[in-house]
Amino acid sequence: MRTALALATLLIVARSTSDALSFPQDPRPQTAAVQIVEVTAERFSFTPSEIKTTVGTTLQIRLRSDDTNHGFRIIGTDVNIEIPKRGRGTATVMFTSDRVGRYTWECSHLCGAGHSFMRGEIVVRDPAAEAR
Ligand SMILES: [Cu+2]
Repeated sequence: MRTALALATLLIVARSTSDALSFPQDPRPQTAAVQIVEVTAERFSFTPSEIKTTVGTTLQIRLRSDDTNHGFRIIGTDVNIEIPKRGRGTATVMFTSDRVGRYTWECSHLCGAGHSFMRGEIVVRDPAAEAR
């Protein structure tokens, strides 16, 4: 549990300010789990381009490129990281949401003609609410 709480603290840094403020009131902080997803970027797509997760789950997104530099920005949050070019390692982003929704991400590093098509989506569900 101590580890989970430390992780939750780290997460607040990666979240937008308004979300971070509401985080301590989440009634389910004890259920925090980590979901690791590996995403590959290459001109001009992300694979996978959709990540399904649940409310309160910590997403650890490991990003690598199969060609040039790319970027990973989750719109509406302060997550924006550079993905190093092929062979130069992985960039890791932590993300969690305390509410149901869809978060679009996009490449934030101009990488060529199809740059603006490089998008993906995080889909956050709440199985507990759906079961009610
Ligand atoms: Cu790009």
